[in-house]
Amino acid sequence: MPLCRRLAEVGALAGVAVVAGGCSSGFDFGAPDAVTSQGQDVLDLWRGTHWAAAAVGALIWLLVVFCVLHYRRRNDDLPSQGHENIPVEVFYTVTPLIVVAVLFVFTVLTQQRVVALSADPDVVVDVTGFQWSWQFDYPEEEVTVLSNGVDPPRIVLPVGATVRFNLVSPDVNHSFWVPRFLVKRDLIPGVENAIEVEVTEAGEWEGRCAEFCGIDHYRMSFSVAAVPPDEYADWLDEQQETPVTSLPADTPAPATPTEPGP
Ligand SMILES: [Cu+2]
Repeated sequence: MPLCRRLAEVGALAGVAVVAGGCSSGFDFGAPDAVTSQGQDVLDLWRGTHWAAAAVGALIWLLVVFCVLHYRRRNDDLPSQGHENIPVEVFYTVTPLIVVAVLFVFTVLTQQRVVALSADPDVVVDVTGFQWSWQFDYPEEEVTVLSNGVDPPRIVLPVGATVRFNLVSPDVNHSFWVPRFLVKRDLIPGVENAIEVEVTEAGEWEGRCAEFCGIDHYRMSFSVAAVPPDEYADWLDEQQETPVTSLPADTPAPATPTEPGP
C-alpha cells in the first residue's frame, strides 16, 4: 500500500475519532450548557482551546505515523545520520509560542468580559454565605430570602436582566457556584467580591458552596429560578407580602459582614 494512502487512512480515522468524540458531547467537551451570556463566553473559550488542542494532537500523530512508516528499517544499512535542521527547529520552537500567545490573548479577553461589572445593573442581590446556609437580600426591592429550615433557599431572577451578586462572608471562605452559570466566585471575610450574570433562558438550577467550609459544608445548597420579567415582578410582590422565614434553630444567624480592610 502506498505510503500516502496509508497516511490518508490514518488521518481520516483520527478525524473521525475527534469528530465522534465532539459529537457525543455536543461539541461542549464535557462542559455543561451555559445559561448565562458570561458562561457562553467561557464555553466558547473552552471549545476553542479544545479544538486547538485537537489540531495540534492531529498534527503530532500524523508526523509520528509518517516517521514510523517512512523511516522504518528496510535493510541492515544505517538510516541517515544527518542532524541539525535549523528551519525545522525554528518552526517547532516558534509554533508552540504562537499557539500559547493566541490562547493567552483569547483567555485575557474572555476574562475581561466575564468579570466586568456594569455601572447600573438591573437587579442587585446581596449574597451572604455563612456556616451553613445562604442569605439573599434584594436591597432595592426590600426582599430577603432564607432557608425555611427544610428546603434550601430559592431565589428568582428575571431572564435577560443584568444581575449583580455582591458576595460577602461573615465567618470563613465560601464560594457562590451555580454550575450552569459557568462562573463562580469566592466569598471571603473582609473582601467585597461581586459577579454579574445575564441569564439567557428560563429554568431552575441548583447552586452550592464550592469551597469546603466546615463540617456542614454539604448543607450549603440553594436554587435559582429564571423566569420572564412579569413572573419575576409577581414573585417580588409575593415575597414582599410574606414575612421573612426564620432559620432553623441549629443554624446560627449570619453575623454582620466584616468591613473590608483599607
Ligand atoms: Cu461554604
